[in-house]
Amino acid sequence: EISLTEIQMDELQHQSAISMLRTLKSRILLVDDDDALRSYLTKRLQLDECVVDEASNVDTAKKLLREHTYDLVTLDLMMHPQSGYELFEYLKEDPTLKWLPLIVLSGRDDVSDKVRCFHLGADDYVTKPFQYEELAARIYGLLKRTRNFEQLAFRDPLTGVFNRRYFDLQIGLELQRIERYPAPISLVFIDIDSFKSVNDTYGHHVGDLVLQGLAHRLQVNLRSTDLLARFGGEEFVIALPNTTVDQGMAIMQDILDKVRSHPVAQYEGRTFAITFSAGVAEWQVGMTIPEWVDKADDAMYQAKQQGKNRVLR
Ligand code: GH3
Ligand code: MG
Ligand code: MG
Ligand code: MG
Repeated sequence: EISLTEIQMDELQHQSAISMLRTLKSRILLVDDDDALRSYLTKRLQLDECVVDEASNVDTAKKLLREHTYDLVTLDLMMHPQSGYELFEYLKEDPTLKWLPLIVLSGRDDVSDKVRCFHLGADDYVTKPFQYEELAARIYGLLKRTRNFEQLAFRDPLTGVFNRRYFDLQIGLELQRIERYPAPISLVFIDIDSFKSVNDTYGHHVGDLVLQGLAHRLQVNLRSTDLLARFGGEEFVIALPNTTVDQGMAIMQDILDKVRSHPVAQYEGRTFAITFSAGVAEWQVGMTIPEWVDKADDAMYQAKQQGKNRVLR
């Protein structure tokens, strides 16, 4: 049994100074019906610079999972009225939640529970009572592995921006959010102008440098909530939350002005400037994601038709 009152705050400070967990700045959901355990864990995790939410039952956990994005969940099995297994099913049936790192934190120390949990997709199983340091180290290891996996699965290796797989996943979540909390959202489709001639004239390596340079230039000119992804060869897409088509046009016009007035790459003493064509489309109620992407793509195509180096809607 963990006695909270016995733990002094400065002792906690000292102990957690050695924790690697604090380097990850994660958001964690604790699902457990033991109030004392939850508040103990919350205190310790906060000292490790985690953002922590607590749920004492399955329904509260479901509500929090709909409202926030977590890096990891710890789940107690023995809870009332619904057991932890009910949340397990809920998580694993939801395509947006089934990959969420999950550690079972249970008082049950029998093999059948452990086996069942791992078969259901738990990433780890820790029995109570436990040492905080061990749990923190396990959380750290799991988050690191998850981040490495996400880096491989969701990033474009050439430019470092998100890939299409991540974009598709994330845009679905974004639209789910908008159904609950309506807000405008716009999509931008970008295609580099005459990019083939860069490759043909200066070589594929210079083409690669230009792609990297443009991706970087786009990224630094966007807000942290905007989602930039490489869609295909020399095509990028951007989702702009809380942005109408008029605002999206203004943002992209500004970015195009910046891109074309400064070289995006340099190689062997030469500098390389480019232009792009872009189409902007605001999402409308009832529109599917492919329809939305096509609308932005069509506007981009019109920009090409009208002479490239411009943004249309
Ligand atoms: P437009 O202005 O009409 O878009 O003409 P474009 O030359 O940009 O378009 P096109 O579709 O004819 O050529 C796209 C080129 O992009 C062809 C392909 O070799 C190049 N490309 C695609 N992916 C990469 C990549 O990863 N690296 C490099 N260097 N080139 C790439
Ligand atoms: Mg319990
Ligand atoms: Mg193209
Ligand atoms: Mg092109």
